[in-house]
Amino acid sequence: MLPNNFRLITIPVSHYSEKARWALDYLEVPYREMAHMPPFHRNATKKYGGRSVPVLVTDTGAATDSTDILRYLDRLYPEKLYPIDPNLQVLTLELENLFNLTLGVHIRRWGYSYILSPQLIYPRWTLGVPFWEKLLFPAIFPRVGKIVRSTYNVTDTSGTESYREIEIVFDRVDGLLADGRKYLLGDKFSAIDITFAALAAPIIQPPEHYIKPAALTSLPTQMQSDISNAQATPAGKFGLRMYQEYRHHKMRSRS
Ligand SMILES: N[C@@H](CCC(=O)N[C@@H](CS)C(=O)NCC(=O)O)C(=O)O
Repeated sequence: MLPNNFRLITIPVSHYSEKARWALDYLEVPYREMAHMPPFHRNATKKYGGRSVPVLVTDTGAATDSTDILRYLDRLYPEKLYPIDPNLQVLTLELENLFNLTLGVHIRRWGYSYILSPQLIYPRWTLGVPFWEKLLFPAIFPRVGKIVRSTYNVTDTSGTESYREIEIVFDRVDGLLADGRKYLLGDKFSAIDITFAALAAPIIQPPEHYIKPAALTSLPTQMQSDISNAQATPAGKFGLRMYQEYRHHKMRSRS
């Protein structure tokens, strides 16, 4: 019997959380999202042995990393997320690591380089969180903002530096798509497409995202031009198409 009572602990804006959300929605697994604003996510995750979000909690245990969550779901719903063809294993692992360890990390640093002001970050940290966390935002933001800045090495030049790293990953994806393939692993939608599109979402701003894109003009100018450039690349267009064709929000409830 499949475990039930799935709960997903998230920070609303977290793109690693979006990756897990998307996999659950795609598989039509009912779950409850338990969104928290930093640093309150720590209280929620620590009792399951995690620090970061997302954490997936089930009746039988918890997965404390977004890729572990996708791999766990793949065991419950075989052949829906990851390919079984042994010839695809090397590319699968290469892309999964590239997206998780380089794209995700640099997109977050790029994003925080521009949106770490109370006005811009408030909606992105508080959508769906308990009301008392929202109330505490003005009091805790100065301290948490400082911690985020130092944890993710946000500096005056980090936006430009990280954008360059994002471009390198996008170039790799452009190269793969150049042979006309429909999906990153070939002819079938997979966890690798979810991983790329979800982690790229902050810079391609898909309209189907859980957090609706802000008007471009409300964002800092450099961010606007980085977004427009990223959206115009084959990789950017591919990510937007994955959202349009495969991102359906079906089974989530919020607590
Ligand atoms: N490898 C982890 C990375 C997750 C991650 O970095 N999550 C960030 C949000 S995007 C987080 O929880 N940051 C707050 C913290 O580490 O306390 C995964 O894939 O789940």
